Amino acid sequence: MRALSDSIAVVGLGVSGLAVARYIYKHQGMIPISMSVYDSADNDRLRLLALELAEAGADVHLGAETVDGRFRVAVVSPGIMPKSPLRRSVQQAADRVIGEIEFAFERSVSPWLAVTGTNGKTTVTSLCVHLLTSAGVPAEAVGNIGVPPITLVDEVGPSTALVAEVSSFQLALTDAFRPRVAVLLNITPDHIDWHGSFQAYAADKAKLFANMGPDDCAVIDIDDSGSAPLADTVAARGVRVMRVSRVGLPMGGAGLVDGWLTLDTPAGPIRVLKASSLKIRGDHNVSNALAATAAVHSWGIDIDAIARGLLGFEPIKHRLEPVGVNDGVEYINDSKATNPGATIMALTAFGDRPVVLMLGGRNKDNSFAELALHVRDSVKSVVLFGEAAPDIAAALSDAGVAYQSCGTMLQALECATHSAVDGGTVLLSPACASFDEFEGYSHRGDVFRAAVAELRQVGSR
Ligand code: UMA
Repeated sequence: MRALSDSIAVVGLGVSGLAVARYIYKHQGMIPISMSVYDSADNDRLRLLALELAEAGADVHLGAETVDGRFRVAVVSPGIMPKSPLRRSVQQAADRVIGEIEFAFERSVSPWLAVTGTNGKTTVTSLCVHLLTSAGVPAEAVGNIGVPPITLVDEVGPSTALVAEVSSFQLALTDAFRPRVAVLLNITPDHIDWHGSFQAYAADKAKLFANMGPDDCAVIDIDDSGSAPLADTVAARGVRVMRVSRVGLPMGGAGLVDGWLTLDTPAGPIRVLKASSLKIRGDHNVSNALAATAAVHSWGIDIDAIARGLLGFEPIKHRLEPVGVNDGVEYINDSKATNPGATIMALTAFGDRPVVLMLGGRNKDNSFAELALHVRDSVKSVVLFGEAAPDIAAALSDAGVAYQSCGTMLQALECATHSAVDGGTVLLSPACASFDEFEGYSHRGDVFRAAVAELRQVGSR
């Protein structure tokens, strides 16, 4: 476990930055540590926190445009873009720049199972925790899923697995992070505004495996063209790799055989569960279930326990979450689909049901061209909303797809309700971030869910 450095800067006082700052002042003990805290914003929430931290001896700077002084370590919030002046000044001011994941990892005695990928991370993180705990292994979900691991490192011991959802932003801020099991689901274009290019984004994702060795296990989906090449690269370094595929059974990995989730073990292939028994829908969720199966199997969980756990796993909030049926139309909240790749995957979940798709929000510099082709092939009609509507409209027009532009998300829900047919689906799978109208994807999904509940009360079709 690494000792605290004598001068630390905490940059960004959000959920994870605040947790780091509190950990530091709780642990100062006899070592004289100087802690400085910086945030570009200055509001009532931050002023209250500034008082708390100043009382604990921190030097707090709100409304900060740069970091001044010299620090051994800077712990930087993942949302701060590398190109921002604040972030650039951190690079100059600190000997070492890390994020909260690295900071927590260095202080943790627990084994870590880490999950990354453009899409599916939260589902696989939740599923791994569910499979481990239902098999009797204590496990906690941490990281991008919302719980900073530093808040748990004092609470849990070596018998508890920390299952971390790790974003590309968080991986960019690691250097010695070494999970015992690491899962890579897919790499498709996203967050280009933050990373600068797809190549830089993919390179940060690959950092997940950078420190793993022969005792560790990498689980890699080889159906995805972004993640597949890493299977060979990581295996060449001597790390055990379990490949995952929906189109066959990779040797020593997990795959789909005759509709069964199957593990290839030294004793031969073993069927785990029929994919049609999963309660989470869509092809991508079959991939997610395979990845989680491989990950917890490598953790030592036996196949019967995995099968029981998979059977009991319910859809999670904002990810293809059924939120009600009104006049024969089902409403699905997939607000977490904040990029085109996630929406493309969601569209595989509905078979022949006529889908009215709600798309829009804030674009993250993504192209909608490929999504438009999938929409043309699998959707009955499309309603657009939010800031990105013109960008999406242009891509749909190029693909020859008709659409309706409907203003806000709630107006789009109204349009979608009118377009839907009995036995069909209204799907909010926006392919965009939510920040033009909402505080985040979960706020957007909650507003959608509440509006659908209201529709059901007034029977508005
Ligand atoms: N800030 C600055 N300067 C800037 C930008 C931000 O000072 O230029 C400050 C803000 O004023 C704010 C703080 O930094 O006070 C916010 O920091 P943050 O949002 O970077 O970090 P946290 O609140 O600690 O939340 C982070 C993750 N946020 C991001 O990656 C953007 C959370 O993921 C994560 O749940 C949390 O740590 C715990 O690990 C959210 C997310 O949107 C859900 N993730 C992205 C995604 O899922 O697509 C990657």
